Amino acid sequence: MERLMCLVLGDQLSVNISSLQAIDKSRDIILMCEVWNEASYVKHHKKKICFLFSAMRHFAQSLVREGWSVDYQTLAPEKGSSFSSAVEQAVRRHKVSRLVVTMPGEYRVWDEIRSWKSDLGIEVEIVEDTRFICSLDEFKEWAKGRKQLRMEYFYRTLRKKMGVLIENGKPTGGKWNYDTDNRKSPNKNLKPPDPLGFEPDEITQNVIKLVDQHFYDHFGDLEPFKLAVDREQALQVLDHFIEHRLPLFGDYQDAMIQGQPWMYHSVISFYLNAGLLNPREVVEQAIHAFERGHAPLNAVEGFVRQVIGWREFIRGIYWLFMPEYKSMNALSATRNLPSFYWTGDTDMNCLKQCVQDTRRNAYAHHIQRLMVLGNFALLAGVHPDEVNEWYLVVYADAYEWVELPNVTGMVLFADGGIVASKPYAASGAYINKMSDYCTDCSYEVAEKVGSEACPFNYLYWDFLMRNKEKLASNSRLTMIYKSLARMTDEKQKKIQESAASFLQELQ
Ligand code: FAD
Ligand code: DLZ
Ligand code: SF4
Repeated sequence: MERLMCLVLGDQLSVNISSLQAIDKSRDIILMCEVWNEASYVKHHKKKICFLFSAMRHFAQSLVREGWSVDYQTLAPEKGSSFSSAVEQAVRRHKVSRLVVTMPGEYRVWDEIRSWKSDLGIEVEIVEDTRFICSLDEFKEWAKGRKQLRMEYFYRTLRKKMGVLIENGKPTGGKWNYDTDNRKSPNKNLKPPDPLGFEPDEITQNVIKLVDQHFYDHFGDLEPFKLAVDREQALQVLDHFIEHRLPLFGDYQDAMIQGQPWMYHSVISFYLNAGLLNPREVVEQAIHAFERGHAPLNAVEGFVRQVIGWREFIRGIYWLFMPEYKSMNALSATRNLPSFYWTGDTDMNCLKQCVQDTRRNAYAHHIQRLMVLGNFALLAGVHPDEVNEWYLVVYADAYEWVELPNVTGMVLFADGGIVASKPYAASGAYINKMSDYCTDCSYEVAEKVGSEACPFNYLYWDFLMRNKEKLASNSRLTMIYKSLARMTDEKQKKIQESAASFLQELQ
C-alpha cells in the first residue's frame, strides 16, 4: 500500500491520538512542524511558545524511540512558514499523496486543512479527536431541540454515560453539584503548595534560546521556565495535585490570595489541551482519591465537573456555533482593551495582581480570569475581538476552541446567553469577599461613587443601566433590576457620572 503522511499538530501530543492509530509504523511517516505563522499570528506569551515547542520536540523524540519515522521541522523564521507550506514541502520530500490528521482544535486550522485537497492536490483524511469524552456528533444530538443549552444538564448526561460518581443510577451523596460548599473566602493561614516544577533540560534550554531570540517582543516572562514538557512530567504534576491540593480544591475554588497564583487548582490545563494528559485518566485519579478517602466529595465532584462538564461543554459549543460565534457581540461593546491588561499599570490592585500573575506564569486561575479580568472587560464594555485576542495570547492553555466560548460566552455575554444564563457581572463586594486584594488597593471597596470609590462598584450599576433594554427581561436579573428601580434618580446620576469620568480617563 502507498505510504501515508500523518500530520501531528502541536496540541496533539498523545501516542494514542487517532491519526497515529490510522497509520503503519513500519511504512508511514509522521510530520511535525514548528510553524512561524502559528507562533506569530497573535503574539503568544513567550512561555506558551516555549512550552509547546519543547513539548513537541520531546514528543517527537519519544516517537522516534518507539520506532516511528518522524520528519520534525524546527522553526525557520527567516523563511516564514504556515501549515500549508510545511505540508506542501513535506509531500514533495516524501513523495506522498495522502495525509491523515486528527481533527484540529481550531476552526481556522480546520479550514486550512480542508483546502489542501484542491490547493495541494493531496487526499486528506481528517479523523475524529477521540481524546474528548463527548464526540461532536454526540454533542449535536444532545443539543438538538433544546431551548437552552445548560452545562449542568450536559454534565449530568455525561456523568451517567461514564458512570462517574453514580451509585444505583443516582449521584453519589445524593446531589449532582456541591457548589454551595465551594465558595469559602480565603484566610491568611492558607498555604497551598506550589505545583510541581522542573528544571529545563537541554531540549528546553535550546527552545528558551530560540524564543528569546525570535519572540523577545511578545508578552510575558520566559523565565523561570518550570513547566512539564513530556508525559512523564505531566503525570507527576497530576499526582502531586491529587496528593497535595485536591482535598481543598472545592473549598477554595473561588478564592484568590495575593502572591498565591495557583491556590488549590490543578494547573493541568496546559497538559490536557496539548495532549500530555487525557481527561479520562485525570477524572479516574480524582475519583480514586475520593474512594480511598483522601479527598472529600465536594472537592472531587467540583473538579470532575470542570473536566467532564465545563471542558467538554465548551468544546461542544465552539463547534456547534462556529464560525458565526466568533463575530457575536450581543451587548454591542465597542471599547478598546485598556493598556493595563498588558502592563499591569493600574491602581486597581485586583487587576494589577491578576495581570502580574498572568505575565509571570502564562496562567491565572478561573476566578481571576472570570471575576476580575473578565468582569472588568464586561463592565467596561470592551469589544469581544480585543478581549478574545488578549486571552488567546496570554495563557499557555489557550486555543480558540476553549478560549472563545469562555470569553465571548461566559465572560462577555456576547453570545446573548448561549453559554451563561446571565452575565457574570459583579461589584467590588464580590472581589473583596473572595480575595485579599482590596486591603492593598488605593481604592475604597466600601465607597460606591466618587474618585476614591472602587471602580467595580459604579461600573457594575452603570453596566446594568447601559444594557437595560437587552438585559432587564432576563429572569435571573429581575431582583437586580428591581434594586436599580428603587435607586433615586440622583444616585443613578452619580453612578453614571463616576463611570463616565473613570472610563474617559481609561481611554
Ligand atoms: P482547574 O481549576 O484545576 O480545573 C481543572 C480543569 O478543568 C482545567 O484544567 C480545565 O481543563 C477544565 N476547566 C475548568 N473550567 C473550564 C472552563 N470554563 N472551560 C474549559 N475547561 C475548563 N481554559 C483553557 O483550558 N484554555 C483557555 O484558553 C481558557 N480561557 C479561559 C478564559 C476565560 C475568560 C475564562 C473565564 C476561563 C478560561 N478557561 C480556559 C477555563 C479555566 O479558567 C481554565 O481551564 C483553568 O483556569 C485552568 O487552570 P487549572 O488547570 O488549574 O484548572
Ligand atoms: C499554539 C501553537 C503554536 C504557537 N505553534 C505551533 C506550531 O508551530 N506547530 C504546531 O503544530 N502547532 C502549534 N500550535 C498549536 C496549534 O495552534 C494548534 O494545533 C491548532 O491551533 C489547532 O488547535
Ligand atoms: Fe479591586 Fe475594587 Fe478591591 Fe481595589 S477595591 S482591589 S479595585 S475590587
